[in-house]
Amino acid sequence: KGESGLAEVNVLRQQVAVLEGHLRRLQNAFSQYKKAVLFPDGRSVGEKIFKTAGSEKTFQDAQQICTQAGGQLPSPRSAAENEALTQLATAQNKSAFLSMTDSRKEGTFIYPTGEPLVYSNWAPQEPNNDGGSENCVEIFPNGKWNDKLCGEQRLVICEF
Ligand code: 289
Ligand code: CA
Repeated sequence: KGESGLAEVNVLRQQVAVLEGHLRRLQNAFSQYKKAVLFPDGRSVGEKIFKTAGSEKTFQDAQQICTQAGGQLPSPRSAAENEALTQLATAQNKSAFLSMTDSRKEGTFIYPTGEPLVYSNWAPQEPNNDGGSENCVEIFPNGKWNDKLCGEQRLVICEF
């Protein structure tokens, strides 16, 4: 058993070495793909990726574009995520739609999941429901939020 046990260990060592080679090549390829995907209109923050198509659409159309791409409209849940979106809006010099709405209950903004906000960055005096029907949220290039008509056209950024 002594000698054959040693042979088995050596076979396993060899298999681990092969797998380590596969893993290293996959890690290098993944790092290369991340750089390519994020250049120039994407940002990675934690486990999220935000990317803009550069076009401006109504909330409904923007929502459809993001869903069809396998993502969703952005739900910034921290200052770091809001900063990543701010960088994209600044680079395009355009305000972008976020995912949240208060269509179900005026004044209570919720994520598409129905959960109430865990983070916000409203501009002073906002949300003000100006004109009585501002149920969507835009993020300005300075990172501040404003409630806005969903029918306006705003920059499409998707979250993946
Ligand atoms: O239609 C009103 C909006 O364009 C915005 O006008 C002013 O900037 C503020 O009253 C905003 O709250 C409002 O969304
Ligand atoms: Ca407003």
